[in-house]
Amino acid sequence: MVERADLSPDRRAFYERISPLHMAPLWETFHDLITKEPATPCVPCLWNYDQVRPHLLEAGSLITAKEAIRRVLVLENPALPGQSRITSSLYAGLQLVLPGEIAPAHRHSQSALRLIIEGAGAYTSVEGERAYMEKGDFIITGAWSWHDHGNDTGDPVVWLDGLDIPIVRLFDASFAENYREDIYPQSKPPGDNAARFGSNMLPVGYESPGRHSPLFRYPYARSREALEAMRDGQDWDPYHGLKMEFTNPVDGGPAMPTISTFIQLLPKGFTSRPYRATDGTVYTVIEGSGTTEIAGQTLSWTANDVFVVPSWLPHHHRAEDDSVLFLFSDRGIQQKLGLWRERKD
Ligand code: 1HN
Repeated sequence: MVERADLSPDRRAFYERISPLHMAPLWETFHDLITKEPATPCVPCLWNYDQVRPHLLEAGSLITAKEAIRRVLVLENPALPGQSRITSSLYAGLQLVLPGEIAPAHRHSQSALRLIIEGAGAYTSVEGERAYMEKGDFIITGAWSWHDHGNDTGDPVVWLDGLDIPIVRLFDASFAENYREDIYPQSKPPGDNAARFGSNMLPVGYESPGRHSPLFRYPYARSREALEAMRDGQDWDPYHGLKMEFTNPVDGGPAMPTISTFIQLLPKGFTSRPYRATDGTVYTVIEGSGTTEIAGQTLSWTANDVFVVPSWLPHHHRAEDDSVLFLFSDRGIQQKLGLWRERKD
């Protein structure tokens, strides 16, 4: 119901008469629905890892990974509390797996990524193959892939989860299933997936069972080495420094149909030019430190911090040290739908 002081009594009475029929006047909401430019409800925000970490470890003493199913502290956009969204279309959280713990096997319609923040040697098992993970590694569990996590090391492991939960919810298309045991049976030796799909080759006659990349681990050592080699070319994009997209080797598209992922190197002292795009973007700082100014608000970041740049807000970065950022957004799905735009100011 439209609540407005300046509404004429006859219009107000009319709106009240049609409301029980589940109808409403478009002319009262038109300008909020069809905005001239994106008008995101989201706000910029930064989660400082040193501040967050003690709370995550405290969660470790309150509940086990098994009882929690996934022991995660959700990163909520401050403007959308209680909605499990970091942008309008994406979810993010920080997950803790303690030594000896298992997060039980399940699968769901939602696509997920992990970006390892702390700890080395824990694993995610994807469709029966373990991916052992180190800091900066980027792992995907595509839609409807069985996955469980385990930590046989002596130290806690923490990673950032990114999922397309709000997108799947928009379509009311969520399915999920628990495996009958905690651990999905191991059917392939570790490394099989990397050999098959991560060596610039594909098995002859390969047909992808899903829409996501068949490669499920993008090791940081390799992407970092590539960035370092390209750095020698000194070919810096004024808006992006050096920015690369992680791709699906089958079709060259994004690693997952709903979530695009990138890695960005900003050399010490680099200031990027003001830029905006319609994909609200979640950044994780893998290395380095710097600042990002977003529509007049400055966020200061250092290694392991997570921050969000909402859709269409002009922003630029300044790197205080050589910095490597991991980014995810809904760019690929927006491009498929013909919605994505960028502006270089
Ligand atoms: C999930 O399956 C994971 O597998 C993490 O680690 C976070 C949030 C909502 C729904 C499923 C995981 C999740 C999730």
